[in-house]
Amino acid sequence: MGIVNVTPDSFSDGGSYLDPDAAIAHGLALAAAGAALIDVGGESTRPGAEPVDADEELRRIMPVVEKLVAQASVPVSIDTTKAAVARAALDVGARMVNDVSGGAADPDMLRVVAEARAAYVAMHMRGTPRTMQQEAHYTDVVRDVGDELRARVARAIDAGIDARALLADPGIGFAKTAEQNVALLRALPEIAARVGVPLLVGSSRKSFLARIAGIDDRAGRDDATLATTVWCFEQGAALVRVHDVAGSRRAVELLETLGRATPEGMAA
Ligand code: PMM
Repeated sequence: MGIVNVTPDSFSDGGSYLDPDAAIAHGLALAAAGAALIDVGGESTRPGAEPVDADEELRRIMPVVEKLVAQASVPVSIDTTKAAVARAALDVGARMVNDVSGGAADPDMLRVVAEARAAYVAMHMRGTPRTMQQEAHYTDVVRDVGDELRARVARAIDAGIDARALLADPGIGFAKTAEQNVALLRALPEIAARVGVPLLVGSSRKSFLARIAGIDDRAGRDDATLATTVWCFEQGAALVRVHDVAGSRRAVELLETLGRATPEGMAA
């Protein structure tokens, strides 16, 4: 899943694609680089981010969603916690809603997704991006996140969303410390088993990578993201949400080649 943040303040690319033409060109480039989906978002969710209202979010994303639906070779996902924004994007042809609140932010969200027969990503977070880092208290982070995520998935299915159209996401960096992020990445198969639907994981360029890898520049975070991308697929994730689609695809293709290699050489 390739990321297009149409925001002034997202964590690593805020401001780069606020202009619709730049965002559309970026989305098309991500599709050409091999993304399976393009995820368009109009509200930053970095820790402490100020919320934006639905009108502003719509103003940012609608021209981009409309053009990408018409021109991109892959489906478009809308990254929003607001039912009105999701509905508008689905009405013009977006096929998936990526909701970092897992349905908790807007009581109408799950119904809107169900009515549109769209796909849905239920992510785990506690609180809101403004407050979440004060809520990183768990008895057992893997069990607690798995159980809270399973409850969100169950609500989505109860609301009429097709279980086959659901993905769950442990929410790396959302109400989690660096150590908790690592614990979750190390337990993806257990989380998938607890939740019962395929996992999407978003670790791209997140600050815990700088902490654990001892680096702090964009290139270093991209390198670290390649490691987590390969790790996530090895651990059974269905999808990763990344900024650098071309690099991620190369890393995953190499992983597949290694998987086919024999002592005599490369299998066809
Ligand atoms: N992370 C961000 C935004 N949306 N959606 C999902 N499903 N999972 C994530 O981990 C996630 C997300 C924040 O990252 P960005 O500001 O770099 O896009």
